[in-house]
Amino acid sequence: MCFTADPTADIQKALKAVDLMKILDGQVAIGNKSNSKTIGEHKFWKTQPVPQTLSGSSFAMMAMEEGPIDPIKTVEEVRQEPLPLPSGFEWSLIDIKNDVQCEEVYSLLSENYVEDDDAMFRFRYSKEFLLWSALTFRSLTAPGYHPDWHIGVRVQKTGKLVAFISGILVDIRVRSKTFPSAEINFLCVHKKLRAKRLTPVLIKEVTRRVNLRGVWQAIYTAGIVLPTPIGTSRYYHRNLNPPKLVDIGFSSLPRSMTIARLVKQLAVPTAPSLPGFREMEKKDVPQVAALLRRYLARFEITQTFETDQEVEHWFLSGRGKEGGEEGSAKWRREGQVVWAYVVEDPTTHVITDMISFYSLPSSIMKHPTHRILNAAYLYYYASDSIFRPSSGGSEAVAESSASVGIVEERKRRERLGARLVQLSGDLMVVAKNAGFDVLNALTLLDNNMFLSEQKASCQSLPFGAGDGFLVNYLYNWQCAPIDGGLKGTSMKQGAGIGVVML
Ligand code: MYA
Repeated sequence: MCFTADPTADIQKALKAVDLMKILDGQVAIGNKSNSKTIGEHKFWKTQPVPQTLSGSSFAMMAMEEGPIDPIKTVEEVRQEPLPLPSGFEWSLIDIKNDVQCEEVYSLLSENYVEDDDAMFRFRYSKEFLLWSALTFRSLTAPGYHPDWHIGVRVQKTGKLVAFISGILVDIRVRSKTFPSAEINFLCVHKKLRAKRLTPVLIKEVTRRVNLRGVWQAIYTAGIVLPTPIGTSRYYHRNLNPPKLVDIGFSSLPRSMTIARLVKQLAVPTAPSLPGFREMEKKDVPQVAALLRRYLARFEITQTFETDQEVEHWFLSGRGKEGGEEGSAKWRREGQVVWAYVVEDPTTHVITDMISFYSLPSSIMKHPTHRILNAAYLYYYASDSIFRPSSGGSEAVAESSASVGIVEERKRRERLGARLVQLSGDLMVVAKNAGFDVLNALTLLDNNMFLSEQKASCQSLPFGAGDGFLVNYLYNWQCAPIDGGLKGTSMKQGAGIGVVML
């Protein structure tokens, strides 16, 4: 997870070191734990409806028909009984709203979930986060969530929870097609039960339960390469607490640099700078929802946020306990997992921009005093600066370069880039004031337009390229590769991936 000062050089190095087609083919992972299996060696994944190879030219991929891989089925054709488990284990549906069960999942994940390659940090999702991310407010039946998509495995004798996988319902658009999809997350097998092929059973069981609800596609991410990625993004990090990050080995102190100088270079202003920048409120939901949908329509894959209720859920329901907003509590409420801000035009009161992050701490495993790395992760954002005509530009409301012309499109992109530098700079201020040690972001959405540009706006160092990558996958959806922004920040171009997974 450590980062370096020159992101562009770093990416060039990473991309030179591996053949990009091999990454897309699922043969090589960069940055993360490498997975040297060829597709044929994936005993489980070679049997699943995922694209099995990208062999042949990428032009062939571009020309192919995108859609389901499996023949269309009906719910009646889905197996009715749960899959058999090895003896001594039993299935257990988890009600994440139940405090005891939520605590069990929290403990399993805290001790056994994703670690970095050097086993220095392990994700530590909070109970509030698990609850927030389990409810989707997009449902085929009643609003809420499908408790039967939160699946645990227990030891029969003791009842101990030893494995977990979960899904929530989201609507995903890939290019011109939108479909309901399960977003699969929190796959975890207790360390003592690893390499026993429990994972394929968990995945088949969640697939069965998702299918029983008439949903046939899924979206998921992993730090490893499996058959077959649709696109890969790289992690960037903005150090907000240099002494701690250096001390715990998250970042290194460049030679000929002192901590005092690093602190000065990475200093963040104490207050946001954009006029009208404020925390998002319930009254903003309709405007934010409309802006977000319009902004995300520009990407090749995204979550569609069909209803305002979903927008309210994802950006407001995780804001923690209300009240007590004095001092530092002004920036962080008890139990807060998501921070969402808007820019309200002081004259027209129109919401012109929104930006958000979520809190995902990691346990620090090998340090004598520091226990928790407080990390903020950039979430969704949107800005109307890409839609407003530049002076002299057409008044027509246009969404794409095809309809606005190349020069006008370039001007709008430049304006968007400049705006995103300011917006993300202000978000950095919020994250710092809320006590976060680091703000993390991937190279998806339009992030490449601002990740390396902070210096100009707030006189401090930009984000640095990390050594972690996140690989995106679709289940039962044939699809040409989508740009995850790996070409780097120097081109200042947005990516094709516009979905942010938790
Ligand atoms: S990503 C987070 C994953 N979790 C962690 O990394 C936590 C720490 N690690 C663990 O708990 C274990 O190491 C896990 C593997 C559970 C990851 N995604 O049981 P095994 C394949 C998919 O012996 P273990 C997230 O949550 C592996 O290639 N497959 O392995 C999204 C091999 O298959 P094959 C994976 O090490 C999850 C098989 O499992 C992953 O004991 C999305 C070996 O099984 C992985 N991250 O346990 C899941 N890791 O032989 C897919 C290993 O073929 C959802 N494997 O290579 C698909 C859509 C389902 C719904 C469809 C609805 C329509």
